[in-house]
Amino acid sequence: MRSASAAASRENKRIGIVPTMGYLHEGHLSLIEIAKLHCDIVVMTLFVNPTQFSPSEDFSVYPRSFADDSALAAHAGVNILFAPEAKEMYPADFDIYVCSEKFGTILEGSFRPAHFKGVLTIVAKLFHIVNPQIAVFGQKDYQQAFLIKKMTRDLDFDVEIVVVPIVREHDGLAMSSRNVYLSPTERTQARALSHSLKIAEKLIAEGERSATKIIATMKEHIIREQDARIDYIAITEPETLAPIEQLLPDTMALVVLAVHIGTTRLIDNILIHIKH
Ligand code: PAJ
Repeated sequence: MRSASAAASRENKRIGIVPTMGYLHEGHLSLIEIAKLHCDIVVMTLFVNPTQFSPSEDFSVYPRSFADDSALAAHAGVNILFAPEAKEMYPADFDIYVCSEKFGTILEGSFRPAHFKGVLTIVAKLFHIVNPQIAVFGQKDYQQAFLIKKMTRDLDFDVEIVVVPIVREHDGLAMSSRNVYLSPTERTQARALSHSLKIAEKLIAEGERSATKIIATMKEHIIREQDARIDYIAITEPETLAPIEQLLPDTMALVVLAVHIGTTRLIDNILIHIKH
């Protein structure tokens, strides 16, 4: 990977990286489309990163389909698929990590304490190996993209981070490799996540400005589903992730949530412009 990247740099080619854990869906493919607009060589990385899963999470059962993924990636225009082995990325004496002191411990981080340490470490490693000029991430994992932008700024990585909108199924469910875990009845119940974000959007459009009231209405909507269990629903400033109490005119709000449907944990979010 290093020599391919060095060869591309010698030819003055711009390298774009699209990090993934595979089991590709249209959300991942949209990142490739955007990457192609920004660079000459698209490197997709495919690595189910063990350090971002806690022992109680789904690392061992995380869906994997290398043959389908490599065909999809090639068809979408990926030039290099980098799919290392865990033991290459994490030798036995691996000891140095990248972690966020503050922003990695709120929202997702308060429910998945070591998660972002694993994410930032693997992304830093992939950036060093691939040496890209740009890197493309999805808004689906808003806090992840936020932290990666912060990492590039705080640790002086010379990489431009591009964030791509969420790709959804026809009924609104955000595409995710984890959706495959849902049984048919859970799949129906999972619509409550994106529906509740739409409810927030509608309440705001109708003039509601109290975050507490918006969150309460969203909660009511979600807990109607018998297999739903909410980890958090929050309304925050998109630039700081600080909670907002009262929505102010001409600002942006991030409405973000994590909900278990049965044993599957799903996340979703929406950015809303507060008009007046
Ligand atoms: P993974 O969940 O495979 O997601 C890879 C990239 O695809 C992420 O940037 C994610 O935000 C984006 N993505 C996922 N679903 C999407 C959707 N419905 N619409 C748009 N983009 C979507 O996120 C990871 O892997 C890992 O944490 C990783 C960054 C690769 C580090 O291991």
